[in-house]
Amino acid sequence: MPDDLPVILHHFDESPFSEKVRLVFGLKKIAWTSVRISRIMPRPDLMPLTGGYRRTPVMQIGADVYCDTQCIFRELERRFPAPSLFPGGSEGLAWASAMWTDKSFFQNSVNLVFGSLADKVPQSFIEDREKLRGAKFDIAAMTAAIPQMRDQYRAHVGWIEAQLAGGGPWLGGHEASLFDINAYMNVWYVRSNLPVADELEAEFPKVRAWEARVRAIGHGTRTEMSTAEALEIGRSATPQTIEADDPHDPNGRKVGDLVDVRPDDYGRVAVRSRIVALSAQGIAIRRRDDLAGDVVVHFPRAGFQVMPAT
Ligand SMILES: N[C@@H](CCC(=O)N[C@@H](CS)C(=O)NCC(=O)O)C(=O)O
Repeated sequence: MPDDLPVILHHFDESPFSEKVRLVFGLKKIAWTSVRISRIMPRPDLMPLTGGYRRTPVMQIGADVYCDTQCIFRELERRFPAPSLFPGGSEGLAWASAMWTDKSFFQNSVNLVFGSLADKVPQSFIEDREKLRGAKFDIAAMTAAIPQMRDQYRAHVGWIEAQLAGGGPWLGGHEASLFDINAYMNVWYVRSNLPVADELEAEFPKVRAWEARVRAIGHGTRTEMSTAEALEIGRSATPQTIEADDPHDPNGRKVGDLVDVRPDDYGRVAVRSRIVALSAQGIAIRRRDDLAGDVVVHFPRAGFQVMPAT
């Protein structure tokens, strides 16, 4: 990586998925550049870089743009291998843990938070998240479900307590890993928003001590930049991604194919372009944009659909 290209995170401070990345910066002691984006659309300086992918966070290094925390972590581990996110042979389970922490555990935490905030949630936010989900963001239903959500949250946090009972002090044993950061996101989110967090965790002393340990990892060294400056960095840089075919691609996809890439759950905006690199865990597509210039946008494979574009 050319030394003068900053590691830029497009995020907002309240975003739990962004908190995961900020902690990985802390774990790896990375100096990074924070670009604060709006909590709701539009994001006119970011969309030219992503091609329409609208979830938060997004990482940018020059003209390479990384969408989704899974993709961001893979790239950070590649560029900054020490200390590893996967000490002691924990890699497979650490990746897989996100399918619990980012999906059922997260949806449960979201419903608990917004059901509890109820009429404090601005209408503009509700409308934005309805577009994101393609479904009603039904605060009244979330409020009605609070007792159920407490039960669910308790069960999830109970699994963290059970895992820590195996010895700890981290979920994978002696060293912090991505497993800790994935699970912590939800505990951080509930604590940041709900005064009842203490009460909900009272019966889980190991979780409380672990939570303090994860928080102490910190966020690395952060400096601020505007959205416009980040777009300018993208426009003046050249993508660094090297073309790479995947000889084992089960669908015979190859570099140069025109595809639509979109998340398979929410925020299902398709980004259309030609493949530049492909593997079992990642897909990169090259785009040309009037405002951003030539960029390569990277996505993970798990949780994303790749469809031939016609
Ligand atoms: N799987 C995605 C999920 C990201 C996600 O859901 N982020 C939330 C914010 S924490 C979001 O995108 N909200 C809508 C938005 O910011 O536009 C990831 O790991 O990055």
